Amino acid sequence: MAEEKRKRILSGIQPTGAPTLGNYIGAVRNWALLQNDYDCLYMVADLHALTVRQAPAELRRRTREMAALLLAAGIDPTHHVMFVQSHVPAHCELSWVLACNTQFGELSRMTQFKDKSAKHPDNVNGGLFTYPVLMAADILVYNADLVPVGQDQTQHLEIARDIATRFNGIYGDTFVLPEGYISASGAKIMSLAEPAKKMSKSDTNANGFVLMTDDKDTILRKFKRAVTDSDEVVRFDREAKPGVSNLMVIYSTFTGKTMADIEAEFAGKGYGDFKLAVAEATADALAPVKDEYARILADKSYVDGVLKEGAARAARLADRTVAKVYRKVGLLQLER
Ligand code: ATP
Ligand code: LTN
Repeated sequence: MAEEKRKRILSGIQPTGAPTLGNYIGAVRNWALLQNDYDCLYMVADLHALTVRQAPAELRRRTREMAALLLAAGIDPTHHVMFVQSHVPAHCELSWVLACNTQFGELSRMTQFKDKSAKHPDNVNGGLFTYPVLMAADILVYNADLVPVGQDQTQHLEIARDIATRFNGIYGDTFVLPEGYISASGAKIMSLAEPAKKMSKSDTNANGFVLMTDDKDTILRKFKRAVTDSDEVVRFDREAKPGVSNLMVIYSTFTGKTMADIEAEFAGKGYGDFKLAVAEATADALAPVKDEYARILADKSYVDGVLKEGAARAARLADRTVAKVYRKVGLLQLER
């Protein structure tokens, strides 16, 4: 019997800063795990990064660094496709057609647009506004079935589905409707310093995040300082005990233990022991990734070779969709 066709996954991460434990648990680690069951395309979303002003040399460096990190985290570029968004022109080509099928009103409702324009009032540019259209193009150009993202991206996924549904309605069946894929536990890792806020690489308080490249001493120090509460009981309760619960999620991710296991393990012990255990589990889990990252990044030609091959494979898939869409909307195509 023919093997059932595997579902296709696409996801992206912006090269806007040094990746954190939040990016790893919420996104990259799952990307690596999903490779066993799906055909995956993973990209560094450099075009999306341009919606916020970037220093050109830094953006170039970070794009290669992010690619190296994905490889270090276990993305397998031989069985799957890894590439840089700007290396595949079809994303922008499709984006224009989709933009002409997206309403001003629906883009105005996007919370990320509202947040980012409040954060950068001096640079509320057109790209920031049409960001979700480009993201829809990223997904639809590959007819991806599933899109693994953190909770913050669900609204962008909804609009991608809306755009696809509308296009299919007007021009006939063209796009697969993508589903979000949000891992339950690691969906949102919170700041270690302010557990009500998302752990974010752009945080001004460096104690709030753990970087993928932090060494063991730094990791131990950051967890030691992590904000908890004063009742010294390790118990999972996101509302009443956000700091402790966040540490429990991190510990559970790296040890596979359930919340009940963790509560039992630290019953009668203070937060000192608990924080140390979380820090050590994190440092142990990140150590091989960090070492691989350093090794891979030192081999620039290997990384660039992977990206070149990835772009060629991605473009073959994406160009077919663009040709189909151009034909459907009535753009004149000449015989080749
Ligand atoms: P910034 O810190 O600048 O706001 P970011 O860390 O959110 O950016 P992105 O490139 O926008 O980085 O996100 C990459 C992926 O990581 C997305 O799928 C996002 O949902 C996920 N992600 C980011 N931060 C977290 C977090 N704290 N917990 C879980 N997932 C996260
Ligand atoms: N918007 C996402 C990054 C991103 C993405 C995508 C994710 C760009 N294109 C396509 C999934 C699918 C972010 O900011 N995390």
